[in-house]
Amino acid sequence: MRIIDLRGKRLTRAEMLAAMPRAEMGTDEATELVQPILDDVRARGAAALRDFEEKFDHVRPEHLRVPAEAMTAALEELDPGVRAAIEESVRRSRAVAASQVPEDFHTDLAPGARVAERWIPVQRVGLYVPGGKAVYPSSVIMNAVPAQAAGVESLAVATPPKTADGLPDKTILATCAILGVDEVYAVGGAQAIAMFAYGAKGTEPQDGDVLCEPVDKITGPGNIFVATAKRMVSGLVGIDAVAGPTEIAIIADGGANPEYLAADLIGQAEHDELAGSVLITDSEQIAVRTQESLDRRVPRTKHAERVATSLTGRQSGIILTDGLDQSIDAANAYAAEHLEIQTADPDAVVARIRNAGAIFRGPYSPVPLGDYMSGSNHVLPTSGTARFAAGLGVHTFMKPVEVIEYDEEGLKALAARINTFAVSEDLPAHGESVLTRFVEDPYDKATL
Ligand code: HSO
Ligand code: ZN
Repeated sequence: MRIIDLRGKRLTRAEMLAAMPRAEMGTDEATELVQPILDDVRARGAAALRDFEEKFDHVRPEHLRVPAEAMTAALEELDPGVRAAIEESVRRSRAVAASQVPEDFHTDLAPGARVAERWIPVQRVGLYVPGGKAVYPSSVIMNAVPAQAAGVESLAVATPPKTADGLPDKTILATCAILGVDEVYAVGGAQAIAMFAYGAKGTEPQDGDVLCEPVDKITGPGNIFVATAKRMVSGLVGIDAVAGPTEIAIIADGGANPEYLAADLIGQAEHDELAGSVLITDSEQIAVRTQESLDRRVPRTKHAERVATSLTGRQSGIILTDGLDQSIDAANAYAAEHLEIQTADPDAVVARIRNAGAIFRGPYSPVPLGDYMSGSNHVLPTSGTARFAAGLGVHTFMKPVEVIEYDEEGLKALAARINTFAVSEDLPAHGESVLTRFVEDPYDKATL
């Protein structure tokens, strides 16, 4: 891995941000490719979806909506060990999600003057589950569980077809069945995002008149085309985030275990050639020993080539710092999707982290624990967006709506002031709307 040596440097905020190892993401080209896909699905519904599946996923699904029998069969065929792992993951995720559900509250400001806050679930959500280099039934759990806990009425999943008969991966189907999600589409890529955003009319008898109703919000990670499509439909529908390649940063001090560090960096690099793996340490010895461990481990792991490409890419590196303070500054500037803390006093470091998608505290909270079954969510903000965005949770699927509850007494006490404010904005009808409730002739200011 390349070394980024910050020791002894006093960097400005801009310099610190620029020093962070991150790949440039070109999205213009993707936008050009995605626009016609969105337009075509909007115009031709299921017929366009079939054409794009044939073109991009090399199969023309007869049933774009996965039939109920295929869901049941997938569950029956599921390996019992995998089923037990999925169920453990669901159980822990549900427990955390249940405690995330926000409570309605209200504020009493004066007699007859109350503002209440109601948390209302989004009605219909589309969950995208990527295909790509690996299959991610775990992502189904991470999306569906908080949506269900939020009280979302209608949940649809889209994921690319994987088998010769045009069905998605069986474990994904089985996971949907375990979660009670029965609306699943064998549709991937930008076309899936178009289907969710616009809905899609049916064009074959098995589709029905409407293949898919439009959703209110689309969540879930995906490749550059999925991310670009989500960006392009956002505004028409809500989206969770525009996800970039996955990334890990680890803050380690001299007492960290280099074998754990190397293994955790490799684990993240396994996802993608573009995945970012960043070690931030004030110990030169740890840097050297971690690199030695990587050299031993990388050739032995299954996806060695992909891992090596990712670790040697410009988005990965070892950041050498002159102390824990600078390590923390670097971590906050990098704003990692996943941040591991491997230091003598991890709580002291956690307390000073401002920017991270999720924080993995101490040697026994590695990222894959969170990927699969810690109970936390693994759909997290990438590419530095953790500076302002949060990972998926129950809050992603709910909207706080304020309810204004004033009675006659409460409004009367404010009527003159509201009128004054309205007149000052040259919006006198605003004032008249309030005054009309209390005076004979609101247009006659003399009655005030
Ligand atoms: N690390 C990925 C999630 C994942 N890992 C799914 C394995 N399966 C992004 O947070
Ligand atoms: Zn992972």
